[in-house]
Amino acid sequence: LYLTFCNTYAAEKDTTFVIDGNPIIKYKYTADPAALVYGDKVYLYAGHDECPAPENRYVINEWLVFSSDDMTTWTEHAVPLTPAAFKWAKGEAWASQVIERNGKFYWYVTVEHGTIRGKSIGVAVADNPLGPFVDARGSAIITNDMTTEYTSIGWDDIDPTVWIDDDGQAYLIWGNTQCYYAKLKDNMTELDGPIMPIMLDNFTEAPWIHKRDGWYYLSYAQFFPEKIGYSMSRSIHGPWEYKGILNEIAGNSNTNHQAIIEFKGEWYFIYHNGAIPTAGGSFRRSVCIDRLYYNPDGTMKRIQMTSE
Ligand code: FUB
Repeated sequence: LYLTFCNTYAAEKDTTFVIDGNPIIKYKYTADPAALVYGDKVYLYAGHDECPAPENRYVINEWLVFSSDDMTTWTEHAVPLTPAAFKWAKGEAWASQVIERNGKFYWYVTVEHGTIRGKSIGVAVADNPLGPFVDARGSAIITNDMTTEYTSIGWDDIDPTVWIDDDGQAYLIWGNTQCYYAKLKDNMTELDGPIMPIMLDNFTEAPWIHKRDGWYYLSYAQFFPEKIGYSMSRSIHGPWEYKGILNEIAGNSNTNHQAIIEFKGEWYFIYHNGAIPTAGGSFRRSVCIDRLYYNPDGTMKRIQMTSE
């Protein structure tokens, strides 16, 4: 019954709701959160999990966008991007991240490639964080055949995160099983050098970079079912020192997929679990938000996952 509710009631354009505990979005399934702070707003991007119960596979045909001024009252906007925008792709709206550069918004996404085996990364661009977004280059920026030197699996080129360092150099970081990074040109749509490996302890997927007080943090999913662990470095180039578990397994979801942001002076850990009754789980996931706190030495305190 609940699944029917979830599938038939969809927030259309500009639907506003107030968070009432975790999961924050209760009327549809949302996964793989990525957040962008821009101006005085936070934008939350997520995949729309649509697998009908009791099937267990990823069915994710669109990405969604929500915005908020205060992390409490949120507005869902019109669907800003689907894999159909990438003519070279076959579908599957897996994890993604949006970043702003020079007034343009670049959205790095995971999709299934149409002709090259496996997953690949595309980039879309818009003049506004709400879109509409269009394919920024007409081809994938990362394909499976570019990383066969490191692994032969077809799903290692997923989960892009993007970082612009203090000197203006942008980096794309991604991976499953092996974490990779590469420089981006100023246009944000082309690589500017070789793909390099990042050696991390028990890396599964879902890298996310953030920086605070001169420390770079690379958080990522470890093991399976996933926990979120993290490493710290004084440079985006490493060396990365493993610092332990940041978040435990997210209830009944095998994946956890975090984003970390500072917004209006507070730090937030955004992730997904499978807590919506009764069909929620690894393939019908839901975005959650909890507070993130630091120790005096810069390490992060373990997340207390809440449901209220
Ligand atoms: O949503 C599909 C995949 O599940 C993502 O790309 C991974 O990070 C995991 O959350």
